[in-house]
Amino acid sequence: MARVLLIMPRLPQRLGTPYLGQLMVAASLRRAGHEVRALDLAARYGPTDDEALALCEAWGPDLVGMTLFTYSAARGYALARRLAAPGRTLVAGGPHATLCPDEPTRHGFDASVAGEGEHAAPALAHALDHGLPLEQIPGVRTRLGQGPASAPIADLDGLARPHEAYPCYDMSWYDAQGRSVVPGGLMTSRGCPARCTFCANYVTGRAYRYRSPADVVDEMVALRREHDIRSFPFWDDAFTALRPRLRALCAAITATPELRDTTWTCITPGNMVKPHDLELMRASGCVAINFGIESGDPTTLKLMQKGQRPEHVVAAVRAARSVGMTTIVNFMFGFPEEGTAELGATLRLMEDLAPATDFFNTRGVLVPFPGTAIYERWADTYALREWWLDPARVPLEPDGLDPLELARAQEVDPTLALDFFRYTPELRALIARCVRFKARHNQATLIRMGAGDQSADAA
Ligand code: B12
Ligand code: SF4
Repeated sequence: MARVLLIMPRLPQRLGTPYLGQLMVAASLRRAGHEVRALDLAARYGPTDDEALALCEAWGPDLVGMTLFTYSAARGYALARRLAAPGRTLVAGGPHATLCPDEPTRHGFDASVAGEGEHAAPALAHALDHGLPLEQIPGVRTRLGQGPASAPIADLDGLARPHEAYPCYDMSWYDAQGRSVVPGGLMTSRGCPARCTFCANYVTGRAYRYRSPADVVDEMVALRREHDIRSFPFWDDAFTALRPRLRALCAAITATPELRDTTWTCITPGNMVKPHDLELMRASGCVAINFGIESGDPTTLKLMQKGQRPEHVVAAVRAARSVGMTTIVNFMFGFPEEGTAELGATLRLMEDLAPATDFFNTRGVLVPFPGTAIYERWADTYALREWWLDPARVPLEPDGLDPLELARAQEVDPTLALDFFRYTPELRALIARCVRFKARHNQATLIRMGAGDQSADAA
């Protein structure tokens, strides 16, 4: 069986929990019988690149897999060059490897995996173990060729559970005292039927697939029993996209005695929440909803193909608040076609929604992630090609801020200074005002809550 080291390279902000997508890969490798260790260089108190090198020398993994975000790609490439050694195969996976599958092998990796990793990663480890070619595996590319595209995984119930991989991670990377397992969240569905032009979720894609309520409840009960986890962030792209499944899942959670003292939160596009479902969600433990709204201007919403109008979502946010949920509302700024009139409409909507909103998402200046429709449309006009390889365009954030200090730092969005879309001075000033408005609102909420709540972080 292969020895596999999974690495999460450093990101601009520190992670407070192991990254769920990598836990899924680690769990599937363990289930297949491989020996797996992980190093989270992005974690709040995580190890360094030098420690990754030292572990590779000492332990001698056959396969080193890295989860690449666009924001961590350049650091991942630099690390891959340092880790390269005979008998060690370097594999890139994750959102960025999916969006730019040919890039990692040009920057020190032996192979890249596009798409979900639960089948590809064990297949790679098996192939290495048995001396088989890697480039025939679905989703895999090497310098020698590439396998067929991998299909979205249909049977999500059959997959290994993320918590099966907790032993691979050192919890003191996330918690200064190393006390306990930090809940990393779970996915009850994958994919989103919407097609927002800025969205980079090409791993989970557009095909909406979901787990059976019984399987989700079983995972929640296991987390409750084995790790005493009582609050569950559901990281699905569009949790409420399908009403019958939403209602069945809420009913299953409510009917499970062991989950009576647990709560959950979810993310969903604003127009996919129906006010009359909120009571049911609340009764089954939903304490917060993260709504994607993005703009207050109908033309901007249309151009970003969000498929919703501002009035669709306002009622849902207010209704969530009225049933006692924490509301987190997402807005973005700086779309290339957006002028001061359009942004002004967004600012007005934020002001209007503020009384019903606990937290706004932090910052929100548009980042043109590769592979997105926005990137493809504007890359040449604004010289955006491969911006992520320039370290100056991916600045690291200061570490160790408490929630209130963080909310203060978030009055400024470093992305605005990067000026991807060459904003006019008037537009830049208005974007800065919108960012500040959200940060100050969040600070006020934190102060009201006693500054101990972590919800703004999660937003
Ligand atoms: C949960 C989440 C977070 C959580 C993570 C918490 C946690 N501990 O897990 C938090 C809130 C911390 C977070 C933060 C950020 N996130 Co985020 N996040 C997500 C979200 C919603 C779900 C992730 C997930 O579990 N997906 C499910 C699994 C199935 O997919 P996956 O993660 O890609 O993993 C699969 C494959 O990639 C592959 N794989 C992964 N690793 C490896 C490794 C190997 C070796 C192999 C072979 C395969 C492989 O197999 C996995 C299982 O199938 C995704 C959206 C999405 N649908 O994925 C965005 C997403 C990953 N996030 C994104 C972004 C941009 C961010 C931020 C940069 C946002 C920001 N501006 O700050 C930050 C990063 C931190 C920072 N600021 O520095 C983008 C990434 C785009 C990109 N091109 O990099 C996504 C895709 C959202 C989007 N719609 O654009 N995020
Ligand atoms: S609704 Fe959210 S997950 Fe779906 S395409 Fe739009 S941004 Fe992406």
